Formats: sequence, structure tokens, C-alpha cells
Amino acid sequence: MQHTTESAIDVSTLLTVRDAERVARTMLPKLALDYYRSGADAEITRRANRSAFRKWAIAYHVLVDVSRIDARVRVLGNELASPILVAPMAYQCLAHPEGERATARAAGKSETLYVTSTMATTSLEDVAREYDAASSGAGQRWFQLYVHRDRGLTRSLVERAEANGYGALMLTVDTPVLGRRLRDVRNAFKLPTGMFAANFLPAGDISKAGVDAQAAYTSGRHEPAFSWRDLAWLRSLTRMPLVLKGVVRGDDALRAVDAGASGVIVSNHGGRQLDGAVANLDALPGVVEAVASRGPSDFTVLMDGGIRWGTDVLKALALGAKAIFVGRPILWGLTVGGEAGAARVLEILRNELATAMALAGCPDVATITRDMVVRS
Ligand code: FNR
Ligand code: LAC
Repeated sequence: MQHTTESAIDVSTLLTVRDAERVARTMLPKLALDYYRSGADAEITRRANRSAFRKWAIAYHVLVDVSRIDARVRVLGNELASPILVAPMAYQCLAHPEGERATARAAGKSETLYVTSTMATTSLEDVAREYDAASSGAGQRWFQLYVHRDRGLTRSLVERAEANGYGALMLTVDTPVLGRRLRDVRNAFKLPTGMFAANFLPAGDISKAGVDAQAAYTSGRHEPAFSWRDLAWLRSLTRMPLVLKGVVRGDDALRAVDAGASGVIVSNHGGRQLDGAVANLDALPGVVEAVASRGPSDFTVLMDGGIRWGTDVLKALALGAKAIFVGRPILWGLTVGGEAGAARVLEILRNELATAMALAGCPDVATITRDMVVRS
């Protein structure tokens, strides 16, 4: 596969996430670009994730002292420098030879919470090492879990994550089966030779790469029978806090509370799973309300999907998200400039958020209240 690894691009010339996407599109091989950009089926939900943000406008305050902007948030009891977090995304070596190593370092250096995917092309041990070295101990990293039919395999992933100091287990619950991304079907998507789902490699020995590491994407190894009842089993495996990614309903959020989860991520997987699913921002208020109906608690509502501007972050926080994750923008940055490109995308979004907070008269996240947005 052709990679454009040496880019002449000075990442400081990227001013927006859109700039990063535009350049990345010219650099990525078709197989990778199609995998990254696609939603499921007619991509109604992928598009709706964006258009949902346009339905809200910011009703800003004036004459507030905004000489100091403080975007710090507390998530699962940990203080984070910013509410902008990095979503788990599979197969990052398709974007750049350094793949997850580069995004983990970019996140680590800026003490941004980073979530590594079960389907990463770098092992969770290597991601942990890279992140920790870059962040010198501060920051947070979580492990995203797909439950496999092979319960022993699932258990060993959880145990490895705990042994390697991951701060939380993010269980993705919107993927009992994989959504159908038409471009991937047409491209007969599979990992190029020499690239592996590294968490399934036996002790890093590539020569023994089994079918799991090579064909993980298409193999249908996820456990479609896994249900609320099985969460107790998962809880019993680990002391890591559990967050459920892919919840879009208030009643499901309450089941997550009852199951002992510490939070949910309102997410439809970037529109890659159920096409026609509710846009994340539209689902968010219902989830927030349901959780609030139980009274004050530490249960955390996060969200992802379609965030491309600092103002999007402000809108999501106003509608009740504690923090948000970005997905594809990180992949575009990684493509354009490896670690520097991913870091640049994080910096763009953080700066945009700071500007949005200043212009909205919100010096800290506590002041980004529900009344800051109105339907437009
Ligand atoms: C994802 N996402 C994802 N989620 C997950 O739980 N495990 C995974 O391995 C992946 N892999 C993955 C690959 C690619 C290429 C994309 C684009 C997305 C979903 C991801 O965590 C997140 O929910 C969305 O990407 C958020 O939407 P935006 O920011 O991409 O619009
Ligand atoms: C995806 C899976 C791997 O969205 O989560 O491609």
C-alpha cells in the first residue's frame, strides 16, 4: 500500500479541522480514506450528527470578565485540562506508519484523555508506554473493549488493560454486529499485509499472527448475545470503572446506572452502526434528564460524534455533556503530520473552545449552562 509519509505540510498552516480533513483526503490511500470517512448504509446518521449542531445557537453573555479561560473538567473523579478527549478508533496505522503511537504521544503531551481501541494496530501495552512517556504521569488513558465470543480472550484483554494501568474500561455497546459500510464492502476492506490488530498478536510475535489479528474486522467475532445480564460478569473481572459507549436513550442510561457503570457516552459510533439512528446531540438531553431524575450523583454523561469546531464543544456541554470525544478529526491530523498533526488538531479545537467560551461570556465550564443554547 502506498503511504505518503513525508509531508511537506507545516501543520501550523492548518487553521481548522476542515483544513486537516481536506489535506488528509489527498494523502490517504482509497482503502484507508473510505474506511475512515464512511458511515453505515445511506449515511443518514453520519450526516445528522453534523446537522444537529446547526439546530442550536449560542445565546451569549456580554460584559463578563473573560481574561482567564479555564476549561478544566472532572471526569470519573479525575481533573482533566480540557473537555476535549480522543475517541477510540481502530487501525490507526492506516493513516501513518506510527499510528496509535503518534496519537497517544500527541494526547499524552497535552494531557488529553486518550482511549485506545481493542482493534488498534498497536498493542495496549505499547500505547500505555508511549502515552505515559509523553505525559510524564499526568493525563488519563482508557481502554475500549469489544466483547468477543471467546470469553477467555475478552477476559485477558480486560486483565491486560488493568495490569497496564488503564484508568477505565469503555465498553462499546452499539456494535453487537458491525454496521455495513458500503465503500468497505466494495473495496473488500482488510488490513494490508504486515498490519495487524496488535492486541490479538500472541505476545507481539508477528510470525504467529493468527486469524484474529489478521481478519479481525470482517470475522464477526463480537459476541451478539452479550446483554445487560452479562454486565455483572464483566464487572466481576475488574476494579476499573466501567463506561458504556453507544447509549442514546434515557432508559438505557438508567440501566447503566443500575448495572454499576460510572458513566455513558452518548454516541452512535460516528454514524457507522445503525443508519437512521438519532443524532448524538439530539439524544443527549434525554439521557441527561433521565440521569438527573435520580438526583445528584457522580454518574458521568459524555458524548461524541460530529464535533468539528470549538463551538460544537460548547453546545454539547450546554446540553449536559461533561466532556466530549473527537474521532475522525484526530485521524485527519495523524494522516497529515503524524504526532504533530494529531497534536495540531487538538490544539485547534482547544483554542477554538477557549475563544468560544470568551465570546460567550463563559470563563469556566460551570458557566456553560443549559440556557447558553437556544433552538435556531
Ligand atoms: C471508530 N469508532 C470506534 N469506536 C469504538 O468503540 N471502537 C473502535 O474500534 C472504533 N473504531 C473506529 C474507527 C473509525 C475509522 C472511526 C471513524 C470511528 C467510533 C469512534 O469512537 C467515535 O464514536 C466516532 O468516530 C465519533 O464520531 P466523529 O468524531 O468521528 O464524528
Ligand atoms: C469501526 C469499528 C472497528 O467502526 O469500531 O470500524
